[in-house]
Amino acid sequence: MKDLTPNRKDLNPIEIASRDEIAAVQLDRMKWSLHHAYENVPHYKANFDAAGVHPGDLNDLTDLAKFPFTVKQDLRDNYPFGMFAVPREKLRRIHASSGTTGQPTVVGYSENDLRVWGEVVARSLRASGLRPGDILHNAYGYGLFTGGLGVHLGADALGLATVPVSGGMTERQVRLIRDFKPKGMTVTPSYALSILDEFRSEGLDPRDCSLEVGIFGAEPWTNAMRREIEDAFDMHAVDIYGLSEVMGPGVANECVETKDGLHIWEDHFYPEVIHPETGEVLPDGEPGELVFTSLSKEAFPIIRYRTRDLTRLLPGTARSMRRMEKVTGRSDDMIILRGVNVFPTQIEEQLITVAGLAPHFQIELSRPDRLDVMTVLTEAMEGHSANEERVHAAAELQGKIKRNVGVSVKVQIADPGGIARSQGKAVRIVDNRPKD
Ligand code: DLL
Repeated sequence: MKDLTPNRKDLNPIEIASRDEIAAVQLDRMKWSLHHAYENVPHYKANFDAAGVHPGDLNDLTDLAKFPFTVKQDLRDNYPFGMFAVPREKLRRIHASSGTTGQPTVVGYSENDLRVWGEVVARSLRASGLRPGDILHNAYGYGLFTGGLGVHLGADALGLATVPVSGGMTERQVRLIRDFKPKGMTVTPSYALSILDEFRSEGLDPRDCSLEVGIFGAEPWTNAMRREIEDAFDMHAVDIYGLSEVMGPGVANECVETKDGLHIWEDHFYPEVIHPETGEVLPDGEPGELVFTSLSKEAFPIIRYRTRDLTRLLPGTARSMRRMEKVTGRSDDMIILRGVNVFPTQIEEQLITVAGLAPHFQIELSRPDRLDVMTVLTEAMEGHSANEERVHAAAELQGKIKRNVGVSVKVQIADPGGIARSQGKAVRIVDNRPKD
């Protein structure tokens, strides 16, 4: 793999500013953001008043802990535009998350918000090793989802030539990669695996393609998967994080030279990690739920938003901004199986180490008697589907999950191609337990 470390002189100076400088910018902006939300969004005024706090009570960054949290339900209750802080004519973009159930959540951007979004995504793409003039194959979905258009904004801001291919039509993805020879690819890790399969099924070696870096996010993925993808494509694989409620992609990104967690662009998004049950703010280094406060957003300020994503905060390395560890999962996706907490990422980690099994999987939950049963559905790799080999691989995976994750599961191995492929975010959990 090539050394893609960006030139330090090309970074935005704030990325490598002193901690004092960063904190000073954060405090100024946080004061502004709290006032802006309080004065322009009835929900924040009502919530701050009910909690007995006023934006004027913030004297230092830790005072933020006095302010109430915002949760997804608040956005749903204010559907569609109730959380917006600018008049309609100042809006330049509206995105929405489909949401699996109920109301979608709607977010809005002013002209300046779009500029900031472009800047943070440009930083992310540069941290990933891309430079002006490079070609980017952008396979995140274009549309209401923030992935495609968000990455596109940042690619424009950085000066890349973007191929706005969006998700789907996997054969065409492979063809365009071969013909246009992009240096970078932005895509969900699960869809990257579908693209990888397509290369192989056409008898092509993905290591021969032009890609030097893949920038993967929008769903959890593991370091084990990183090694798998890096090896398959002979390219770097870095992690990009974000969520619509806070901005979209580009809230945090790994640096290609270190790949040691994602630097949060803290001059625009202030992170806290809290205890998921008590709501108490935890010191850096301790795992918990990530919470974000926007520091510069005009159209849709967000104060102490509970992301449900589990991670911990770490000091800066390649940049002075703090890092978040790779997200292990969402608290919503945590399966409690006979008292043991299990995340799909833990299953992924084990699966990847078993020879003969493809990295595609789903977890099915059922309750045949009164006990919950977890079945890992995965598939044999091409050329490894003989019955004996499958039985052996299933036993090996079962044993590894038992030893390393601590739960007994069933394993079912389908034929190659037997697990539904994702074209965006993968659906990892299929819950067939009776609803009571
Ligand atoms: O997924 C934004 C995005 C697009 C990020 C493209 C990165 C790349 P939402 O659809 O609102 O926005 O979903 C946000 O996806 O709360 C996490 O649970 C999950 N997620 C996003 N990035 C990562 C990541 C976009 N790198 C939700 N690792 C978040 C783990 C991630 N989970």
